[in-house]
Amino acid sequence: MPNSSYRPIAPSEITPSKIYFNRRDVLLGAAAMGFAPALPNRRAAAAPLKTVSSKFSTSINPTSLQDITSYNNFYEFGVGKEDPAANAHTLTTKPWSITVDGLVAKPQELGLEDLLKAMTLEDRTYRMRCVEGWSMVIPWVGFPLADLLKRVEPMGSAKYVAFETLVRPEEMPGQGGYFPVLDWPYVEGLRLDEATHPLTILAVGLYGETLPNQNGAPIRLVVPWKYGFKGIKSIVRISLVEEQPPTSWNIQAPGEYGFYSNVNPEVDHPRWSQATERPIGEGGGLFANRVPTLPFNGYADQVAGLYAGMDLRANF
Ligand SMILES: Nc1nc2c(c(=O)[nH]1)N[C@H]1C(S)=C(S)[C@@H](COP(=O)(O)O)O[C@H]1N2
Ligand SMILES: [Mo]
Repeated sequence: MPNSSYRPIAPSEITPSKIYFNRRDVLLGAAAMGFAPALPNRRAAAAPLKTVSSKFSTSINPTSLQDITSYNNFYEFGVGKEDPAANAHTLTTKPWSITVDGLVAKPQELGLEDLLKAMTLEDRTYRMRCVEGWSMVIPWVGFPLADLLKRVEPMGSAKYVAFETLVRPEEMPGQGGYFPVLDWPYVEGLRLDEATHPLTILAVGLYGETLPNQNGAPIRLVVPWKYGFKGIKSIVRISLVEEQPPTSWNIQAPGEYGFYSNVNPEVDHPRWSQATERPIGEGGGLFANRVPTLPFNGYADQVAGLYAGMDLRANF
């Protein structure tokens, strides 16, 4: 369990996101002053992204870049929270392409660079809640998934969207070995109305720069009202389908992880309560500073209507 209080304070931790402009200038300035900043482990070269602001951002102060990039879940690089930061630098993210296929009029294989040129990138600071009980506030850069789906023209028969992560054991050590923890590829899914909801984005960056590998480079899903595991990383395929698609954690433990996985303080995980959460990076160690978890992770006003009439205990 990393304890951020032992690290020196990084410039990212003392700079509010609104005036957080060019991290490299800040770091160079700090180096010139003889102050050695705490850089995240093995961070691949990040590139600044051109963004616009979004009315969907929360105004809560974001978690530090250091914490966002050093406390991760990405089982392709190991099961420990510190494994992705230590190991994900082995992943080659250029060139990268995404296949969008299935029940669409215009199936496509899209090069990432071309896709980014066609999309307006937004700063979207979201609350994020992991099913294990911790939370962060992450200043994502991304675009609505709906904008991409529009381009491929889903057919009337498409009811769900299925997502797939890269399989490349040479670069993803967690995919090799004798006891695979999950069936690869990691897969996820959303109902079509969830996928086209304006809060659902594909993220390609955070803190104004390209995504660090450990956070799902070069492109990952972000659905802020659902538990973190729905946010599938390093996506290579998006398919429009008629039936509810399989999802990795549901395959692994169907009694513990459902297809919907909406954040819900009233429905406990079979092995622990979901009523509270531990914001990462606020000091105080493992048991301090737990705060109440909100229905739909605080996004109920925008998304509760998607589930009107559904039994959220049965559809967990
Ligand atoms: N391909 C893939 N995507 C994944 C995971 C994973 O192991 N593999 N872990 C999930 C889990 S459990 C969480 S909480 C989030 C963590 O995202 P972050 O490390 O950017 O905070 O990624 C999700 N996406
Ligand atoms: Mo998670």
